[in-house]
Amino acid sequence: MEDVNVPFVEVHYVTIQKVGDIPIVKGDFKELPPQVQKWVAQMVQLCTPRGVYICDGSDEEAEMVTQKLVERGTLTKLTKYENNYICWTDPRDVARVESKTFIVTDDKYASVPHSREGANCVLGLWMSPEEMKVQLDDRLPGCMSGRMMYIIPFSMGPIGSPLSKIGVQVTDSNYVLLSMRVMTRVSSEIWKHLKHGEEFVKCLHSMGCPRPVERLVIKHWPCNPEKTLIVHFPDIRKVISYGSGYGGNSLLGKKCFALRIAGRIAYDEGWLAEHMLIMSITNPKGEEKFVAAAFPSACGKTNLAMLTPAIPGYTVRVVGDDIAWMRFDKQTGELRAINPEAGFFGVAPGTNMKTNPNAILTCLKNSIFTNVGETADGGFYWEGLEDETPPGTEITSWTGEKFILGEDKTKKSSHPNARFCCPARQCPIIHDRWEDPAGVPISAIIFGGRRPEGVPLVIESFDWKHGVFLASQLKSETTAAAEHTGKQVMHDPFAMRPFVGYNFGHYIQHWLDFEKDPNNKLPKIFHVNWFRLDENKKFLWPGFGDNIRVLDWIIRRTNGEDIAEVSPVGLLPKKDSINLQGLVIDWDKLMSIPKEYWVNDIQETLKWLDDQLGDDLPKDIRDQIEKQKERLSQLK
Ligand code: TSX
Ligand code: MN
Repeated sequence: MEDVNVPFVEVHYVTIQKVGDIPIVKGDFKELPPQVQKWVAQMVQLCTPRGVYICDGSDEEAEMVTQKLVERGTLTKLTKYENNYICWTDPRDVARVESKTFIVTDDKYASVPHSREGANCVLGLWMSPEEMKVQLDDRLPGCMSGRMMYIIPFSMGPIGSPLSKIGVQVTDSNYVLLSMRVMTRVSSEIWKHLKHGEEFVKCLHSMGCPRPVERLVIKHWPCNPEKTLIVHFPDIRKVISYGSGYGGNSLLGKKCFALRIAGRIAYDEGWLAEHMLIMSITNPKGEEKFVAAAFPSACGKTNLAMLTPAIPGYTVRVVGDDIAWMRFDKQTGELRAINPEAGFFGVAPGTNMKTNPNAILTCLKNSIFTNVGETADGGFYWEGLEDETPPGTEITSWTGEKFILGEDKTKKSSHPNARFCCPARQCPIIHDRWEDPAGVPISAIIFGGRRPEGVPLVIESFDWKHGVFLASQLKSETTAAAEHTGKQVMHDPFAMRPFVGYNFGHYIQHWLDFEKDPNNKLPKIFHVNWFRLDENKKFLWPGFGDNIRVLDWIIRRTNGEDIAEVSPVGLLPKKDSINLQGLVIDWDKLMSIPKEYWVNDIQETLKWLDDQLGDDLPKDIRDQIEKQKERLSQLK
């Protein structure tokens, strides 16, 4: 028998519980609601761990698990701070793997749209239950042999809120357990709520590296990259993730549950699970409004959520930086939103005291850093912290290479997808109501993309249908997956392209349908672009704290101020209606609508949407495209 890591006090009268012949080393199995007991027992039989540890979310539990990870070498304490740890992964396990992420339903077209013949569908991958069974039968039996199975009860959203949902994650990774404690609400209190008949989302995760290990374990990070598979069963509210310990692949509460599974529940129940930040803006008059905003990756969504306004008198508060669950209130018709998460799992490189001081201040304690560099004095380091770290500091990179800061500019300390994982409650500008069980009322929905060319700073939609169309044609510049292709503007409708758990055409129609209930107070929809370049590739807009000027205009529009004028692509700010005091801006360049660009763009958008969605593309969107073409034809 290997080390039993929890001392059993009073063993002489405690009967050691077992599931089959596998011992429960911590917790009381009888405390689990019957439906959880049944599923956990099945998972124990399937995965055959050496023991079962039922988590309670306590600090002692975290300390014990942290200690184990430090002893094993997976975590290193960052001595410069209080309770901060750094972790370096196997270099093959550093990001979400879209090509290995599947949705399983009996009917293929419940999961993915009817893409045109020859078009490569990038709006989700489907596999049949029969085929997936073969794949899972090859992976799951015995996958936790020799390892501990942790049972993690968690709530997405404040425990007990009518807007929250409960999950149970079973995992053999204690790194995942520690991260789940930051990103979700882990507590044995969950069991009491489930007893009242609530359904729960079943989340099974394994690193796919049973003991004795057959492969080389690199960096004390067990994983199985060849066989990685992330599978969603939206019909039965279940996720199975195998082979990866990284972020979105393994912290199943986040993308898998809060977006893909919850998105499908939301479709069934008439609400929305979106890839959006939630923030409030208070103007100098003391009026506060909440907005939700969706951006594809590399647009600075977390930076916007925690904005430090560049003009005095404004206050920003953050409710969430990644996911919003929203529903129209049956009584008042307001759109109310909660952040289902409890932490921030943000891209570290680029984050510093200039771009996002509040993020830095949030992760000075109780945080986990993955694939960043470490300074010789036990601090974190990543690209972007050059000006805040003394030159001459010795850095150990995420691959274990040592270098002196400032000496060799080609040396990289961090993986580009390196992350901080920190508790939201520690954020200096966290909103008082960030855990309000009733959610916060959303006045505007903002979509944005990184568009170097053609797209003005801000566009307001003409109406709801036009807003849904703006979201459907969302695009952003990204470093393409294939390294040699460089930067490309890619489609990412609603910033949800990799995250919708059902047919994307049905998803767009679901958005359109909210207009049909006259009780719904539909928020105004906007599109923003902080990233337009001039002919010398210089940014036309300063961005960051100055974005408050755009947010202020958006909020004044929600108050009905007459500060917008019609253009072929939407409503634009009237000249001088955005406060530009103290800035030197080439307004005409920033706001121009180049006809040739937009004519090509709408053609390309129609082709892409038609290829991807085929007959599942809602008719309202086709109509919007035709209307836009018509308006553009009248442009000089
Ligand atoms: O996060 C960004 N935001 C949103 C902030 C609230 N970034 C960083 C993007 C990578 C994640 C931005 N980068 C933003 C922005 O608004 N804008 C830009 C582009 C930009 C970069 C540097 C400058 C200006 C614009 N510097 C100067 O003008 C000196
Ligand atoms: Mn995200």
